[in-house]
Amino acid sequence: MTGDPLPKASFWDKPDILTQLEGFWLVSTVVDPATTFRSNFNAREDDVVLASSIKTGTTWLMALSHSILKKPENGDPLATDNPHTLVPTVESAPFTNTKVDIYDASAPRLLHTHLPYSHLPASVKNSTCKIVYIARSPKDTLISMWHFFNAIYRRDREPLPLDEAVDCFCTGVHPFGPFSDHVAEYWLESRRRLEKVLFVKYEEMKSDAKREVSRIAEFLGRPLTGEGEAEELLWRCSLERLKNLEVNSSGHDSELVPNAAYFRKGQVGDWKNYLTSQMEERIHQTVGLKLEALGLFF
Ligand code: PAP
Repeated sequence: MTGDPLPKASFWDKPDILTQLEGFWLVSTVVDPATTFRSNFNAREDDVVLASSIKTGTTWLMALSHSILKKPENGDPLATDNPHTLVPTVESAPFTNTKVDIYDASAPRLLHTHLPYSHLPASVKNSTCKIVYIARSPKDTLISMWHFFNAIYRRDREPLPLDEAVDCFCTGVHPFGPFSDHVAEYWLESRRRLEKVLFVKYEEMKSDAKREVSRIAEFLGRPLTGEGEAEELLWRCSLERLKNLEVNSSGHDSELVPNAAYFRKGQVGDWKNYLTSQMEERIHQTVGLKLEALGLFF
């Protein structure tokens, strides 16, 4: 890359672990794979790209979409593979155990990215390939993020003080942050092109799972055949089931991330167990109000 070096920042005590690229903070190691993806990926019209900021329900969306699109004929792939192995995250694929080659266009692909909409390859934006984005309430996302990074970066140490995590979240200096800009980009595109981008909320998945999963299946061109199919799909992809599978309690997605770190409580409103009213107010003032201005309420 030429020109001035890209800005760097620390996160969870790790110096320079983040690099800023066109308005968003990426983990420095994914900058190269992300730029390669943007310049080299040729989307097929029938590819499906799942997208999310971190800790907003990615793993659940991966499991559901994989089960909808690749109906298990010889057993259930989720029984032996973590959803992240079955559905690669394009920018971190070089560092994980996924067996999927994201550049092999011999068949329709199901991929995932944490990249913001503005960083996607032109072929993804301009083809008819579909995008499903999952969003979650900022406060629960932050708490989920806090648990996740403590589990991987501070395994044998005390957790990062929560107010430091709140600070990262509110200033937007965290992987794929700022959160509100990430959500806003996909939300606005989903309003502009209803047939192209489906915007799903974690909270609505929890409160009316059958309706939401039917909406996803319909959008992906594989409508469910009835209540029974929706129920079976939801059981197959449930947190309770996935969390207790051997592959997820003992396997690893990468050297750094144990599969178990992707599964915790999955509760709406867990933030109430952690955030002080001052923290809550700060998140509301910095992130919440920006989302509300777009008509997004969590
Ligand atoms: P990622 O961005 O690193 O891939 P992601 O899957 O988006 O993580 O987020 C993990 C959250 O989704 C966890 O939430 P919690 O910390 O509040 O508990 C995790 O428990 C939840 N989750 C994972 N799998 C499922 C599932 N099958 N159903 C519902 N929630 C799930």
